Amino acid sequence: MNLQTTFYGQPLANCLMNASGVHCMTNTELAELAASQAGAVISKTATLTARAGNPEPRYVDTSLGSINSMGLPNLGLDYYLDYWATRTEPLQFLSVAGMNYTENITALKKIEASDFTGITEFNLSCPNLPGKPQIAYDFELTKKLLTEVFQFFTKPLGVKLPPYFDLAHFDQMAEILNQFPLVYVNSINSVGNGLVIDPKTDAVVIKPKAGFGGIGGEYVKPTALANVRAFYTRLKPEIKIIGTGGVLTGQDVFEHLLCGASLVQVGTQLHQEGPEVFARLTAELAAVMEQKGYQSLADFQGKLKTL
Ligand code: RRO
Repeated sequence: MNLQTTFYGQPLANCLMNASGVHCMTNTELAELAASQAGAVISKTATLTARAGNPEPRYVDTSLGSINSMGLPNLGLDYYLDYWATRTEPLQFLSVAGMNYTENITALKKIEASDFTGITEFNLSCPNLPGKPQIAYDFELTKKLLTEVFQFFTKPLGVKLPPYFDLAHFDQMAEILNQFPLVYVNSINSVGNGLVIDPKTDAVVIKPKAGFGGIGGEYVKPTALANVRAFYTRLKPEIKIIGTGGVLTGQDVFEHLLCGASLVQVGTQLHQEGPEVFARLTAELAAVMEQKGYQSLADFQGKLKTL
């Protein structure tokens, strides 16, 4: 069974990665992912300066997934640029976000001026910053920001999107994204501002934002698959799709690929299981492919059937 793939011209052992935010804040965590069976690794979304994030508890695993309002805790852009400079992976993914419009531009200018040669994932979808709407829910702002970014940014760039729920929104966002030389879009970030209640205490389970937070895991798989499929069928073929959301099993990985994902990221399940999840998922994906008679990812990638 051949799970190998290529992305941005680089061969990868398999299509699996961590989702930014999970197990990727420190050098130690990043090195643990690098030593796992993951095909590639992405670092925690970095801001220009380090942030402590929101008060705890701010991440809770539930029976069907997770809720988080981390609030962008990270060690600062320099830390992650320094980390990647010490590494030899052929394909490195650096996630970045600004706390405001100007900081987005400043952070990307800093990456442009650095020695970083990997792919930058521009996070347009953090749901957990009080008072700051998710950029990618504002179509005009997204277009303005990407227009300004591509005036100076020459390195490979992908964007991390929030989930959309309306076909008209898929159309509008795809029309905007198709105007830019993006390497990929990553769908989806967590489903913003859900609420989980502890039945024993009648209280919310996380402290920030009165309990509102981003939902991940099993809850979100149909939404994630819909977003992957919707963008796969609307974006120009040069823009690849990274599928994220609701991946617990090899069958889930298979479904993301079937919808058109080129790579598949794992967040909530990585948090629950640790980096060993990648060995399990690759073995399970191989078993699904074997059972269906597929020899390589290209045999079925994007080939979802309709009725
Ligand atoms: O740190 C967070 O609160 C966070 C981020 Br930046 C994100 O993009 N998605 C998420 O669920 N949490």
